Amino acid sequence: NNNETEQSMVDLFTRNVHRAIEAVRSLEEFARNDSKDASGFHTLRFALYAFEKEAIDLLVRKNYRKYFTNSLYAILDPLFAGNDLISAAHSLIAGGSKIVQLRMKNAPTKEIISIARQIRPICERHNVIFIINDRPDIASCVDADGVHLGQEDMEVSDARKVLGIGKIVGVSTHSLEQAKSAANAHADYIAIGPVFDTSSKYGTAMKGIGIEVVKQVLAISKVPVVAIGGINAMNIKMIKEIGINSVAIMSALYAGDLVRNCQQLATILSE
Ligand code: TZP
Ligand code: MG
Repeated sequence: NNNETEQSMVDLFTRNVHRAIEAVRSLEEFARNDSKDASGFHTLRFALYAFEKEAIDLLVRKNYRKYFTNSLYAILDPLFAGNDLISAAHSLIAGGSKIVQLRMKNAPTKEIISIARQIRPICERHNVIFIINDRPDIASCVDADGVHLGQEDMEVSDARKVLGIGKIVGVSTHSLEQAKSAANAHADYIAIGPVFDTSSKYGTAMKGIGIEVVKQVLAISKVPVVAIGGINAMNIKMIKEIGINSVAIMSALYAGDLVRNCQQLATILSE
């Protein structure tokens, strides 16, 4: 099992980095007790923490931030994509989506797992990030790249317990306050929206929170920020211009030709 091998590699790596950190901590304390300058050890210790984080991003998280750079984050939901989710996944990827999120709110768990297992290798083959909506357990089962959590879903820390090290945990937020909480909880990316009015969220109309809030979230976030909600070919330039990292889109992808819509939106984002 790939996932298990990867986890034990990560465990071995982190255990050894932590040993190095402890060793440096001892030297730091030793120097201090001896009234020597310990600042070099202190700096080294924090460099090791940063190294650990970076190495995990590089080794097991595919250096995920690069996928969240001027990229199209496509939401794959049977409500819009219809029944052939596999062929829709192929189209999203052919159209240049860098991230695909599977969102099957009302489907039985068995069915979600079955579809997710089929999409997993397609994303892998095309170097696309695969995210599961709502369900860390399913993301873990199918070895997806990560999970997307809403405000009513599992906490980031709990999702990490389910998923282990090396998976992406993103959070949906609807205000600056929620975005700050997601940042404090160490989410790997923060989705903010609905930016514009949309009826795609619960099937009921939702008012957009506006572009100013998105700018504020961008200003406070150290992790990628994904704009979501009511974004289409008409307004996507506005979003790109404020320097957003990635744009998540659902309904605007599925009206007409799926591949062409993705191409059009992905091209604007990458320009
Ligand atoms: N969260 C905030 S808006 C939204 C979600 C899941 C729906 C996005 O869909 P659309 O059709 O691109 O507005
Ligand atoms: Mg959710």
